[in-house]
Amino acid sequence: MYDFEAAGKFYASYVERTSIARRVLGRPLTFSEKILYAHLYDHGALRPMVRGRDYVEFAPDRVAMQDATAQMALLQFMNAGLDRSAVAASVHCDHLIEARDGAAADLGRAMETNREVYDFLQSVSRRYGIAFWKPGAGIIHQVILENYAMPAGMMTGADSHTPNAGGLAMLAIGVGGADVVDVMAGMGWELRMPELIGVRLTGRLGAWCSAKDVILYLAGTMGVKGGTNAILEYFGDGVSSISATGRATICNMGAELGATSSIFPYDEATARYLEATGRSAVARSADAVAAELAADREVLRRPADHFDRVVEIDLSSLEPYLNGPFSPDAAHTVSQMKAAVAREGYPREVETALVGSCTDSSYEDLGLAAAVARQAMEKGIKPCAKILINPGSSQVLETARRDGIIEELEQAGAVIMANACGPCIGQWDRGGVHGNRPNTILTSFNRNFAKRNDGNPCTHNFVASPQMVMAMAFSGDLGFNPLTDPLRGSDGESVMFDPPSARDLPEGGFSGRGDGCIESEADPLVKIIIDPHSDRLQLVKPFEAWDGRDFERLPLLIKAAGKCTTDHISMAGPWLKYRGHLENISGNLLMGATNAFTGDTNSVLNLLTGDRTRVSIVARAYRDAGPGSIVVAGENYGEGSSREHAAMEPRFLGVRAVLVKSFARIHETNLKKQGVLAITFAYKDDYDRIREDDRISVKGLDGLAAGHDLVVELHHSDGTQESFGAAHTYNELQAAWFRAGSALNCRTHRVF
Ligand code: MIC
Ligand code: SF4
Repeated sequence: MYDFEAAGKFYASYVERTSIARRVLGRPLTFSEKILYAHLYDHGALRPMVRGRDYVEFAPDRVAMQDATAQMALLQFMNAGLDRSAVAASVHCDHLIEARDGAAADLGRAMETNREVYDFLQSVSRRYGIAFWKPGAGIIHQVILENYAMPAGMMTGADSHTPNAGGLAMLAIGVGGADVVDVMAGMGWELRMPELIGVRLTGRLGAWCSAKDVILYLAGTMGVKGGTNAILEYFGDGVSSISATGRATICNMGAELGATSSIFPYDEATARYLEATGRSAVARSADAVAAELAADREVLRRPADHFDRVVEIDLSSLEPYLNGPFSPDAAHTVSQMKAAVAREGYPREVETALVGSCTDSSYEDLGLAAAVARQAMEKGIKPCAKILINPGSSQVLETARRDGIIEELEQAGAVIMANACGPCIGQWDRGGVHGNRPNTILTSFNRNFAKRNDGNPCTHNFVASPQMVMAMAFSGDLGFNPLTDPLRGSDGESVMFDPPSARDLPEGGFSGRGDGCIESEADPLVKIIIDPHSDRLQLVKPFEAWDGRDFERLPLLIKAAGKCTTDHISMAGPWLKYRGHLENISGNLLMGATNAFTGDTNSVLNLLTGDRTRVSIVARAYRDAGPGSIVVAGENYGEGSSREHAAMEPRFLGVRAVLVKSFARIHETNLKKQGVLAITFAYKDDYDRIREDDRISVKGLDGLAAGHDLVVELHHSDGTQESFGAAHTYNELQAAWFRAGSALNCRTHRVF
């Protein structure tokens, strides 16, 4: 795609398709619509689609997976009987590297402990012609941005932060592994036509503010459900002041609002980034069609007529934010923090400052962190917190090292970790933080759910920009505001930080391009060996088809209270090692969810024995006794990650249905794909009727179809019964997945 001819062809066909779409719809188009309509699976079926209602099949240009999701996705793809991936695909080894001593030592350890998994991923990649990015090459989304993201392209990735590529004007969507397999198998990939939220940026970011603060602010105003089933499309004259990687940060964290994707238009900053990363041919071809790489002019003139909603942000009025703890939408401006610390009793001392994650680990981000470190050194300010840095890619690291950025960070006491997810996903041997000791860390990451970083439920993670994280490391005080508060310098006098600034792109271009990537043609002779005794990898066996009967008197497995993210359903950290072994990983089922009746985690009533024990053990007991079980939960169930394990595990352990107040998009699809009935309370208050020792029936399953509600019956232990309606969003195809036992079973019947 990087030669001029290929890029030119892509844009010629894109422009042709968008003009046909404009004609058929008879109105100007937003940028998102241009990309969506240009990527219909069946162009013959082009017609106006109703946003928020119609299911549509798309044909993305590429897919990506990371090691923690690729294992299960590729184990499923192997069952498809194909010789190669139908679209460009890449695998990135970034999630399994534990941060402890520093990059070299940690990488060496990871190579040993994960050898079997890396060997598997590398051989499957060779077998099917997938680009394989070795451990240490970088974090999936940064590597995609540097190498594969392409304006007006469409991709799906088995990771919820895939929309990061929207910073480079690509429509990139996070999905479960089974969805990636559909695309790799050359099938249409189904999505409900998203709603469109226009975000108009005006003004310019002020001192200490960064792209991160735009999305932290938006998270605070829209909340973790605010973007569900919608694309956030940015426009306005404030866009040009934000770098391509800054835009990627904003798009990345759209996932924290539940958004399907986020996207910025193409402009000079996009072109400069493409050039700096060796893709001038793409930039030149894109330049030639630049008007089609943004919303139509009429849309920009009257956005309220074309978006479902428009949000206005004046960049000049933003302040830096610290969001947390425990939820990315818990927004505090830095000037409010002192009062919040006093009011909420947050631990005041900042113990560790972490810069990195796919969200904020670009060349510019490291430059901004270093700009604070440099000043601290000059002014004689010593760090009070530990500083850990995970660069986004080997290319970022090599370039930052060449340009002296890494040296400045190291001089300030920072430890450079591997170019990997590390502490962001609980791959952090923190040492000394055991039990439930309340403590505060600051990170430039995106998620901060309880237990996510170090397994301690009392670690308060506040998310902020890299420069703010660094400044806090030098004050060591969560209430510190670098805009107004002095620190003590080497001579004991009061000194202030100046607002940091850094180059968005390296003056001398990037070094180390493509390091750690192995690209190969598909080779059917490559043997994929899985040791039947392995505890890391296990072949995927198809789930059983539905037996055609309603669910009768399923025991309640758990009624979860409060937040129940995929981290609560299928914890990461130490469990990541079982991502290729369904049986083993199922041991973590719902271990983080709070039992609504007792307030405990990982302790539920076993109706068969009267004991209370681990959720996975009780689920298995109900499965083995016959009927299986049902899970009940509240709002935005399955928020966060794309990991399909959170749907496969309950399926494997006999959970037949999940009944909640509302679902997060990716998780709802994952449940449907794996054959678990995903339903919602027609009236949310009915959640309160569920009792701990209930048996629950779900009726009307043979009529599972759009517009037909199901009936839930509660059989209480005192002999009384109640019933109420349950809604769902199954369409015809998804109902067929349910009947077949999973989408994979359906696919096997339909195509192969
Ligand atoms: C995450 O940030 O939670 C992850 C780990 O990257 C996940 C994917 C996974 O669980 O493998 C995601 O965001 O989808
Ligand atoms: Fe990795 Fe964290 Fe990004 Fe997920 S959010 S891809 S764990 S760096």
